[in-house]
Amino acid sequence: MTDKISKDDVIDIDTADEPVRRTFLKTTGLTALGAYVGMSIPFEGNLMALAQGMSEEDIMASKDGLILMSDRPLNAETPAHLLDSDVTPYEHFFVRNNGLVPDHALDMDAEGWTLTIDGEVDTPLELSLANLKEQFEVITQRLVLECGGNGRAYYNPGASGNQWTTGAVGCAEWTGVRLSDVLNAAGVKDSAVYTAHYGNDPHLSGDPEKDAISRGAPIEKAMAEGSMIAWEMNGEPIPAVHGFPLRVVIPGYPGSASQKFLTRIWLRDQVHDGAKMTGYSYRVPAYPIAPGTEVPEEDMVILTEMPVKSLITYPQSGTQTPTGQATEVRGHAWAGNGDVAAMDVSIDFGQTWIKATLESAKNKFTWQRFRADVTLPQAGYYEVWARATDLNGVEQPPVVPGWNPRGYGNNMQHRIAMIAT
Ligand SMILES: Nc1nc2c(c(=O)[nH]1)N[C@H]1C(S)=C(S)[C@@H](COP(=O)(O)O)O[C@H]1N2
Ligand SMILES: [Mo]
Repeated sequence: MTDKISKDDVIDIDTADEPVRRTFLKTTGLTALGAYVGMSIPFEGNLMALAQGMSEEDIMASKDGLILMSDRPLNAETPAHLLDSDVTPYEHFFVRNNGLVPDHALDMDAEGWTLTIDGEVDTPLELSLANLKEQFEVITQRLVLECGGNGRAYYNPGASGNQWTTGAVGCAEWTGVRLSDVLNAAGVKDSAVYTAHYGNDPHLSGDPEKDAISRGAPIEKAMAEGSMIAWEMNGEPIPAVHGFPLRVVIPGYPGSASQKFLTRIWLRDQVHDGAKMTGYSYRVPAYPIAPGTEVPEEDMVILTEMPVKSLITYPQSGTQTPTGQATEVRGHAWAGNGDVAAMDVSIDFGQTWIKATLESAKNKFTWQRFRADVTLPQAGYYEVWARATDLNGVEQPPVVPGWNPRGYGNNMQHRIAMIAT
């Protein structure tokens, strides 16, 4: 499907709100096309994502089974049972936007795209996509991307923001180059302490002076194994909503460090203070506080490594299973600081634990498959709990950990219901 109706073909609708108007026009365009040519437009999974010229609304139609959190900006999470595969396919990959999906991405148009590397470097670089592909070793890694606010819905008192339950996480296969290789090519000065990432997604207000989000990472993390600049997700050009044509992936850190629609990496001689780096955004109190406590801004520290976590992806919660027969329970485990050391499940509210098998990691910062057979001894209602342990011996807690004003970093054990019949 290459034919499309341009904005110019559609009647201009005058509203005060430019962002809304823009989306309305684009939607009208696609819908009208189907009507004009009297054919149906394929709305199946990847097809739409890779088709050219989608609207922001079409993105949800190209996803499968996701739960919408908000449509402006577009945010949607994935039910646990749809995250069962080792590599999360496009249609099941969660969506998190702080601003609008830029037009060039919706059109999959990378013409003239450049990435600027500047700031505390010996030689600032301006790299085209072709430069990136030719000048550096190309690598492919499976990396977990998890929103810092995943699990926010379980904080009490509640924290404002998207009420993510367990599904703001996915593990895709990213192809691109090591961030360290690119930064080394520019020559990292001793004065560089932090990266600052910029993309070109418009701010919700439509104000071109404002960034939707601009976060970064300590230079040591940017230079470390795993951190990359990617142009492919699961072997295809990165789809519109996931950052076409280029994104950073800083695995193990909150997803917000992984800038989409990447245009610039600025090396700074101080901690980056871009949009959503300061105040209460992606920050937690420097000391333990009672739930609901107000914390002065200066006592908030940047959320860095995400805690050890796991998710039961099979069976689906609420599944019935025959009493006295072994049933496989499986899912994934991951940790912001690297590999997971152990995985256990419980069918008696954490009183006893059953050791699960844990597959070794294909590469650092991927998620690892766990499996355990559980046998429900008598008819009735059970909960299956899952608990991952990281390399430092740190386990997922059975309850929501440390309350914080914006509800970040909830790595409480995941639970599903199982009914023995
Ligand atoms: N340019 C840009 N990059 C961004 C964001 C954004 O709004 N704009 N959101 C961030 C956040 S908060 C998360 S959790 C991840 C989500 O990535 P995804 O939408 O591909 O799942 O992208 C990050 N990168
Ligand atoms: Mo996020």
